[in-house]
Amino acid sequence: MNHVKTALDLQDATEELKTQGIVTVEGVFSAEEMRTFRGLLDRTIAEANRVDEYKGRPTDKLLGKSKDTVWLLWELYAVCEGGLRFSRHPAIVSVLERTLGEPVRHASIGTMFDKVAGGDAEIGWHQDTFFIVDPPKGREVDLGGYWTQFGHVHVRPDHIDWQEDYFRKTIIVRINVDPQTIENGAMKVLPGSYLEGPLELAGESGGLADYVAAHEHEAVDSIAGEGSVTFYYPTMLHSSAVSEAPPGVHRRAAAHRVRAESLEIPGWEWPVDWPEGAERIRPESGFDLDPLS
Ligand SMILES: O=C(O)CCC(=O)C(=O)O
Repeated sequence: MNHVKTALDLQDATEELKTQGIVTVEGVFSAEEMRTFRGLLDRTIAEANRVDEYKGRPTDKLLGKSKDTVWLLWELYAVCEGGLRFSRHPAIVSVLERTLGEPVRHASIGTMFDKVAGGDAEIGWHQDTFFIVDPPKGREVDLGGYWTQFGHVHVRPDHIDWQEDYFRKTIIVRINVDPQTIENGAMKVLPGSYLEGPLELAGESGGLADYVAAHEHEAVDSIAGEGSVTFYYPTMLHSSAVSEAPPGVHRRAAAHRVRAESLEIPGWEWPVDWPEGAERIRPESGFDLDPLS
């Protein structure tokens, strides 16, 4: 297993993240804590599944289905009551602040991925090279060329004047609620890819398809234990296969993006309709393993 640290190695984890673009810290959450989080996620999905609109969001947009399984829950931390505190574990906040060198805020509300046995959910190689933003107040923006979701705009690198590597100021946090195994469709990464920057800015040759063709043999399975946390940069190419696990097996992971507090995307504003996302992220106490206590 590559890129794995124990929960107390936070300085080491930071160094590994900065130099390798990805690190998994094992043992951040206890089995009991993950049982609680799993229960909150399952309850959210069950409640949303019973109605057409859940907490102000249309259920058919909030849940992603694959055969008769639910494998995606968008806007995770806004709709899963009690879930947000897990994303504020002191070990998580510490790795983020050490890596980015300043306080951090949300760059996404979060998404739960669950490769459920019997589903056919599969995700091809991609980078998460977009920012979820709003048009500036009072300025008319033609949103025709953009993907919008839940009232926000997904701005991609080729939409803006790309002056610096915004993706080195943004980190994806993935809480591995269930064990992530090859059998249940663990995420795979192409380790060196995060250094390439957004591949959509590469010219005709040298884009994503060429990079994958040249490097797919280097793919690493992000195998991870229950209660571990994986951190990686959004330009890390990642994918995941269908779960081949026996019936009843879930592979829940809760992922959200965090940005350096000072990061601005010129011409756009960070959303403020989810107040927690607009505030500085502060560590919460009361976890079984608390490196700050
Ligand atoms: O967990 C997975 O299956 C893949 C996650 C993913 O593609 C993403 O976070 O963008």
